[in-house]
Amino acid sequence: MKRAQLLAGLAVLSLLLPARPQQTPEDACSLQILVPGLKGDAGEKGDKGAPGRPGRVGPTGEKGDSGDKGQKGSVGRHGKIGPIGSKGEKGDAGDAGPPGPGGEPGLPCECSQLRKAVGEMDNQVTQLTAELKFIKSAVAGVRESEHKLYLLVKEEKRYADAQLACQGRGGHLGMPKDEAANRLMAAYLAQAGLARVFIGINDLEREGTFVYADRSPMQTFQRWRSGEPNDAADGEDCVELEASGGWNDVACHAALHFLCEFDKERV
Ligand SMILES: [Ca+2]
Ligand SMILES: [Ca+2]
Repeated sequence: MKRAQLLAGLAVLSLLLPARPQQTPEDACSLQILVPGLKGDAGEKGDKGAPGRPGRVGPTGEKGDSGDKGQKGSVGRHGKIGPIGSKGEKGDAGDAGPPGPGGEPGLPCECSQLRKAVGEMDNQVTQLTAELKFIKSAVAGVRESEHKLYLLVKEEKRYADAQLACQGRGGHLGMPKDEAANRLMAAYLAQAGLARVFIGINDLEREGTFVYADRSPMQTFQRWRSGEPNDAADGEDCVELEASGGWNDVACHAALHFLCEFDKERV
C-alpha cells in the first residue's frame, strides 16, 4: 500500500517538474487546480497474508445410515471349569482278563500216602462222632432179657433209617415176639417218658401181612391196639409200640424215636 502511494506521489511530481519551463501566463491559473492523474499500472502481487481466524463450529450433522454387520469374531478363551456332576450309573463288567502266569512247581512229598491216612482218619472221626451221638441219644440204662439187650434211641428217624441204625450196630428194631418181651419194652418206654417208638414190624412187602424186621413171620402173639391195624390215610405199613404196650400201624415216612434189640450172643 505504501509503495503504491509512493509511486502515485512520484507520478504527480513528474507531471509538475517538466511543465515549469514551458509555463505560460495562461497556465498560471491552471496550476491552481490539482486533478487526479492517470491510473498507474497494477502493482506487483503482494506477499501471502497471515491465515485468518478459524470459523465458527457448524451445526451437528444428521445421523448416518447404519452400517453393515461386522464379521464374526474369533473364538474366545476357555471359560472357568464348571462344578463336578453327579455320579453316573455303574458300568457293565469288563471282559475277563487273560490267565495269569503259571505258579512255581510245588515241593515233592509223599502226598498220596498222607492223603490216604488223612482220609481214613476223617472216616474214623465221622464214625466215632455218629457213635457218640447214638450213645448220647440212647436213654441211659440198657434193658436186657435172658437172650436180648434193648436200647432206646432218642433220635427221630424214618422207619428204614431207624432199622439201618440198629443194623449198623449188629441188631434190629425191637421185635416183641412174646408177652414178656413186649412188656419189658413198653415199661422201658414208660420209664423213659416216651409215648411211642418204631419197632421192627411191617407189612411193606404185602399189604395186611405183617412180618418182623428179621423177616420172620408174625406168630399168634399180637398186641394190636383196638381198631388197628387200619392202614389209614395214604397207607400205614410200619408199626409203633406205645407206652401202654399196644401196637399201631403208622406211615413209614414218619420220623419217630426207635428201639433197637441185640442178641446177647452176638454182642
Ligand atoms: Ca399197611
Ligand atoms: Ca394205624
